[in-house]
Amino acid sequence: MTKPTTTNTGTPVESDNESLTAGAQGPILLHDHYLIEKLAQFNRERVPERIVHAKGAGAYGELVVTNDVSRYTKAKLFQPGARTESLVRFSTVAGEQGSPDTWRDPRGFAVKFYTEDGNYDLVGNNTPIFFIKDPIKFPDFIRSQKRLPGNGLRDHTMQWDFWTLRPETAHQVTWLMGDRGIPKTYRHMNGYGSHTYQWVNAAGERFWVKYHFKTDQGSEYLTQADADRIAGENADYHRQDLWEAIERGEFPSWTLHVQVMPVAEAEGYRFNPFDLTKVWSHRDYPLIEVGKWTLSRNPGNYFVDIEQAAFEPSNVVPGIGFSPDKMLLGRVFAYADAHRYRIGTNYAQLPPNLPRAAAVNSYSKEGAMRYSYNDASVPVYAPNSFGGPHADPSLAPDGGLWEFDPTMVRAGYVEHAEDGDFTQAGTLVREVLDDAQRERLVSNIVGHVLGGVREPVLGRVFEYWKNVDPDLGKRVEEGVLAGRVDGSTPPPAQG
Ligand code: HDD
Repeated sequence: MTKPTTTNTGTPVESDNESLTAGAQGPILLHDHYLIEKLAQFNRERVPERIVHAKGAGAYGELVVTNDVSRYTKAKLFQPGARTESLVRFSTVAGEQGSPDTWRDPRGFAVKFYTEDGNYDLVGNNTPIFFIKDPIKFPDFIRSQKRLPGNGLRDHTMQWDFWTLRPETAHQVTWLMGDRGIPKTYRHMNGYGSHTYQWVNAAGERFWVKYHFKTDQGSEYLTQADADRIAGENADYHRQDLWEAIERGEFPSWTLHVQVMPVAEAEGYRFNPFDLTKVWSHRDYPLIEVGKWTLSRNPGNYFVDIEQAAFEPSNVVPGIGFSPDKMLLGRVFAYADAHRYRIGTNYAQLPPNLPRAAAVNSYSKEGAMRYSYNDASVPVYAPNSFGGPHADPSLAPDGGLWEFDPTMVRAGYVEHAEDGDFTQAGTLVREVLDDAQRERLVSNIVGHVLGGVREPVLGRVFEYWKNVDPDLGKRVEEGVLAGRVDGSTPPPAQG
C-alpha cells in the first residue's frame, strides 16, 4: 500500500494535484497551507553553491593500512592494519553547479576519514602543487578564473593576465595545460594532499610529509577535442562514471603513499619544502606505501551526503599537524568559515560531517538548526565541578610545532638553492613529459590562448612560456601567431 502524502509535520493532505480555490475559476486561497508549504520549501531547496569547487561528485569508502609507518606518526588511522571509513568529494574548481565535468581545470580531491580521534580531512587536489603560495592571493586568483563582472563571461585574457603577472603559477599552469588538465574520469586520476603536513610519532619526533594517492585504475586523460565533445554531450560525464562504476561493483581504489622528510633536512633542502608551487623530488624522498583506499558506496542522497559535505583542512587528529606552508595556514581558517556561511553554524551535525567513530563532547551549543545536545546534567561551561568534559593538555599544541623567527613581516618564502618560479616547470617539460605529451601541451596552450587573449597580455604569455622552456615558448608563439590568420582577437571562449 502506498503511503499517504503528508505535510512536513505529518498531517495527511487532500490533494497532490489541485490547489484550493474559491470556485473552479476563482482565486487561490492563502489558507491552502499545503500549497504554500510546498512552494515555500521549493524556493529554499538550494544552499549557496561553493564559491570554488561547486560541481562535484562523491562516494563513501575505506582506508586499510597495509604498511607500518608508525615510526613516523602515532595517528591511529595510519597504524598497521587500521581500517577507517571515509568520504570523498571530487570536483572541478572554476565551474558552477551545472558546468561540464570535462572543462580543463584542476580537480578537487577532498577526503574525510572518520577516525577514532574524530574526523581527519585531507583536502587536496589531483595535482601535487598549486598556482599560488600565499593565501592573500586566493580571491584574486579565483576571480581571474571565473567570470567578468559586466557580461558574465569567462575571459582568457583575465586568466592569462593573472598567471603571467604571478609567475609562481608556471608549474601548475604547465600541469593544467598538459594531459592532467582533463582526467579521463575521476577514477583515472591521482590525488595529492599537496601541502607539506607534519607527522608526530609516539616518541614526539616530528617529520614533514606529503601525501600521494596513486590511482590503481591507471592515470588516463582526455584530449582537448574529446573533452570538448563530451562537454556538449554529457555535462555530468565524470559524476555519472563514478556512480555507475560503484553501482556495477567495480570499486575504484588508490594506493596511498607518503614522502617523509626528517625535520632537520628542511632548511638545507634544494627547494623550500613549504612552498606549495614546488614538489619534492622522488629521488630525494621516495614514496613510502601506507595503504589501500577504496570507494565502495554511493551516496544515499546527493544533496545530503555530497552537497552538505564540509571538508576542512583544520580537521587534524593527534599525530598529524600543519606546517609553515602559508596556503595551508590560510585554508585552516577559510573552510570552516565557508561552511558556516553556506550550510550553517551547526554544519558539523549534518550526516556526512558527523564523526562516526568518535564521540562529540564539545562545549559548543545552540545556534540555528541545532538538533543534538548534551545531557541537561552536563555543565555548559568549563572548568566545572560537575563532571563536564575536560581538555587533555598532553595533546598540545594543536596543529603541531615548528620553529620560526618571531619578527612580524610581510615577506615571500625563503628562497632555497634551486628555487625559482620557472625551475620545476622547466624540469617537468624537459624531463618528465615525452614528445607526444609536449606536443599536446603546446597544442592545448595555443588553443587556450587563441580562445581570446588580448594585448598587452599576449606578449607576456610568450615570455612566460619561453621562461619555462625556450623551445616550448617558441612553439607556443609560432602556433598562436599562425592561428591568428587575420591578426584579430577572437571573442572570449568558455573552458
Ligand atoms: Fe580550496 C573548496 C578556499 C586552496 C582544494 N576551497 C574550497 C572552498 C573554499 C576554499 C572557500 C569551498 C568550501 C565549501 O564551501 O565547501 N582553497 C580555499 C582557499 C585556498 C584554497 C582560501 C588558498 C588559500 N583548495 C586550495 C588548495 C587545494 C584546495 C591548495 C588543494 C590542494 N578546495 C579544495 C577542494 C575543495 C575546496 C578539495 C574542498 C571541498 C571541496 O572542494 O569539495 O577541492
